[in-house]
Amino acid sequence: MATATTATTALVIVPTYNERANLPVLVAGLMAHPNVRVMVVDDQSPDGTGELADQLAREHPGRIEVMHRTARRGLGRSYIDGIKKAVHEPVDVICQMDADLSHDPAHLPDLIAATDRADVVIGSRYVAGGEIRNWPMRRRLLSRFANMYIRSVTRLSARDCTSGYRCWRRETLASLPLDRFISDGYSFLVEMLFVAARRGAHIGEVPITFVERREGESKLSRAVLFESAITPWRLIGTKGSAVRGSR
Ligand SMILES: Nc1nc2c(ncn2[C@@H]2O[C@H](COP(=O)(O)OP(=O)(O)OP(=O)(O)O)[C@@H](O)[C@H]2O)c(=O)[nH]1
Ligand SMILES: [Mg+2]
Repeated sequence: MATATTATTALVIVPTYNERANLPVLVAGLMAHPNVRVMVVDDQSPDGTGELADQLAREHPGRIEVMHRTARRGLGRSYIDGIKKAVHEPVDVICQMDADLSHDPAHLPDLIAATDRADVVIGSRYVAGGEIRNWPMRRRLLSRFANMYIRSVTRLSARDCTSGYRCWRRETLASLPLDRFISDGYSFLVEMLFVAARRGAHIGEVPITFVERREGESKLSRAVLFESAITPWRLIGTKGSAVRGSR
């Protein structure tokens, strides 16, 4: 709904590691939306993405902030630090988004608007209207298999559990026990969703067209894949997860 989109304030957390070529394009796309702010969480990118983000913040006063992390590098860790700060900001929704232009800022109003009907909204490749561009068959199969695997082990109902493009109602995100989260990488995204669902959050999905990165390098490693295979089983087990416990 257009009215909800314009009235709703959003803070988009964007973790970055060596995204110098992509960040200015992403920021330009996001700044086109009124009521949208950005928090870049940079892990001391060797290519100078952090300094570039500082420059962008100066160009858009009050709309962009930059967190320069110095602790151990990691996507999940970056999100945890970013979210802990973001939940104290006076915004209605908090979004997660990759910097590599796989996630088109043009979809953001759809995601934000759908928080009217859900506590967390996934930008989904696997609902009607969703699409993937420029992925080789091998990568498509891996992602499809990962989602089937995750859904059958965890019983999560979402079609795209590994999408990193999401919008959360701020209170829903604030209620997650982030300090008890264990995983990093893709698994962190699955863990967030699983814990939120167990706590009664309603998950919505809106279609996106996902476009493979053109600039920079993927950080998908063997360690990340291994973790992804283990995590669903850990989540449904009784020990050590953030699932149990009170808010
Ligand atoms: N702060 C931070 N950001 C990271 C780290 N690793 C990846 N990122 C960012 O997380 C987002 C997703 O990373 P990608 O390398 O695109 O990983 P991916 O999307 O899983 O892999 P591809 O599909 O191959 O692109 C991008 O914005 C990266 O810059 C990290 O260790 N720290
Ligand atoms: Mg990517």
